Amino acid sequence: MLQKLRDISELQIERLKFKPVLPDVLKNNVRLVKPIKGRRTRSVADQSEVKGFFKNTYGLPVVTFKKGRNINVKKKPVKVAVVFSGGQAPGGHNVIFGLFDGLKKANEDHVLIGYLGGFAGILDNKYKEISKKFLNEYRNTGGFDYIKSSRAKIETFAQFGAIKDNLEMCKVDALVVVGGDDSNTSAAMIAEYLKQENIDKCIVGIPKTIDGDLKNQFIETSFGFDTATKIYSELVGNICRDANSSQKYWHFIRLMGRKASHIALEVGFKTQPNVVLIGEEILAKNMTLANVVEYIADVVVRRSLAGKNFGVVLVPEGVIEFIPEIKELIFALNDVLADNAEIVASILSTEEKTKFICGKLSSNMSDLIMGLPHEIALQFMLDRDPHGNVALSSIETEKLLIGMVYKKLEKLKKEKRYTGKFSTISHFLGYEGRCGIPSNFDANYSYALGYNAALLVLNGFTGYMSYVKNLTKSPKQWECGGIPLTMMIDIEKRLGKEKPVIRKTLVNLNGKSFKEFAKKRNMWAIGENYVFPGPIQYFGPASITEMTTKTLQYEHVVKK
Ligand code: FBP
Repeated sequence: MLQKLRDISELQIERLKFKPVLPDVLKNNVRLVKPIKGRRTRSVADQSEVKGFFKNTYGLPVVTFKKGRNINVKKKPVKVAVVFSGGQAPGGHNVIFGLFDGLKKANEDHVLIGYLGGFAGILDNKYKEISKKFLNEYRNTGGFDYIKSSRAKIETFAQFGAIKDNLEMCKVDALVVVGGDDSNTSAAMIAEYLKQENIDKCIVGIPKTIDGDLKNQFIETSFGFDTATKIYSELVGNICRDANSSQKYWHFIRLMGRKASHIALEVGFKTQPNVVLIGEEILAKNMTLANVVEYIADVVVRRSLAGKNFGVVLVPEGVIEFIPEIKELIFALNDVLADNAEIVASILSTEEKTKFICGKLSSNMSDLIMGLPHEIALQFMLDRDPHGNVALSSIETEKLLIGMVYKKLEKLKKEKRYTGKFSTISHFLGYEGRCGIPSNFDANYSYALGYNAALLVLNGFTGYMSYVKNLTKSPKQWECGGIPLTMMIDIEKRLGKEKPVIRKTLVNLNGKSFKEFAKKRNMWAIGENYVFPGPIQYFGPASITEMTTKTLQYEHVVKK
C-alpha cells in the first residue's frame, strides 16, 4: 500500500477522496425514478433521409427522469459494457465510476465490463471486468488509461455484424459508448442495426470531447471541455503576463479544436488576449488568408504605434479549414491523394513526391501551396490522418500566420507605415489539456452522465444519449434523462458519399457568447486587459472550485 501511495501524487491521493455530487433526482432508489417520455422527435435536418437510415430508431421521444414509482425497471442481473472512443477528455474515468455505482446501487449482481482500446476492443473481443478496485485507483483521475481509447471506426455492415456477435458471445445486455460526434453516430447505427435484427440490447451514448462541439439544448456541454479550457487558460494567462512583463514578444498560440472554435472563444474570455481568431466568423465573412493576416497585422501596427511591440494571438486549430482558398486546397489535395494513393506512397524522395502532387493540382492551387512557407507546404502535402486525408491537426497554422504577418509588416515598413519590431514565439496547446485531473465540474458532470446512463440502460432505452442539464445550477439541481441520438443527425458528404452523421455544433455567431466577445475584443486588442485564471482549484472557496465555463454562463444563465 505504501509503495502504491509513493507512486501517486499527493493531489491524486486527495482527489481519490472527492465524492461527486449526484443530482437529487438520481439519488432515489432506481424504482423511484420514473422516465417521463416527451413528444416524438425529429432529426436536426434532412428528416426524410435520416428516417430512411434509421427506420427503427427514428423519432423516439426525449426522456426526463423524475421522482416517481417505476415498476418497469430491469430486475434480473444485467451485464453492461463501456467503451471509450476518440480523443481523451478529462472525466472519462468518472463516467465509468458513475455507471458502476448506478448499476451496483440498483443490484449488486449487475456487472460492468470495459472494452479495451475503443471499438477495436469490441471487434477483437478484448475487455476487462470493472471492479471496486478500479474505483479505488481511478476515481476523479484524468485520462482514459484504464481501458484506453482509439479512433477505430465502425461503419460497415460487416463490422455491425461482428459487434453484434461479440456482444452476444459475451452476453452483454447493453453498451455505453463514450465518444464525440463520430463515435455517437456509430452508436446510433449499432442501435439501429440491433433493432433491425430483433436483438434486444441497449446502446447508450455519452457526450465526450474537449472540443465542445457536441451540444444542443439538452447537451449543454460535453464533458472535458471545462477542464481542458481551464488548463489552457492557465497557460495562456501566464504567457500574457510574460508578454506584458518583457514587452518584447508576440506570442501566437494554436489551441486544439479540430473544427469549431469553442475552445479559443472560452480561453479568450478567461484570459482576454489581444487577438482571438474565430473560424466560424472567418467563414461567415468569407475572409481570405490575406484578410486574416491583414486583421492581425492591423492590431500589431496599432499596438506598435502606442509603443507596444508585444501581444498574444489565439489561433484555433480548425481555423485553417474555414479559410475559403485553404478549404479548396484541402479538397483538391484530398482528391489527388485519394486518386493516386499508391503512386504517392511509392515515391520515396520528398522532393519528387511534392513535385508529383503539385503537378496534379490546378495551377491556382499549385501556386497557393508553393506560396506557403516550405515546411507548412510539406505538412499539407505529406502528413496524413488515419483516413488518408490532409492531417489538419498537425498543420502549424500559428507558424504560417507568423510568417505571413511578418511579410505583411515588412511591406508596411517599406511604405513607412510601420516602424515596430516583430519578434515572435509560437506555441501549440492541445495534448496538455486532454488528460488533466478533472475539475470539480467535470468530475461531477461525468459521474452524473455515467450514473444516468445506468438508469437509461435499466429502463431499456436504446439509441439514446445520456443528458444532464441545467449545468449552471448546483449539481443537486441538475436535470437528467436521455435524448434520441437520431435527433442530432443530418446528412453530410464524407469522402464523396452522403452519410448520416451527428452534426457538429459550431460557434453561433448570433449566440450570446460570440456577441459578448465581439463587444469586448477591440478593447482587448489595444490594451493589456489580460486576466490570469491560474491553475484549476480543487479545494477552497466555491466561487473558484465550482466555477463553470464562461460559455455556459453566457449561454445558459437566465437573467432575473
Ligand atoms: P475528439 O473529438 O475525439 O474528442 O478529439 C478532439 C481532439 O482533441 C481535437 O481537438 C484534436 O484535433 C484531435 O483530437 C487530435 O487527435 P489525436 O488524438 O488523434 O491526435
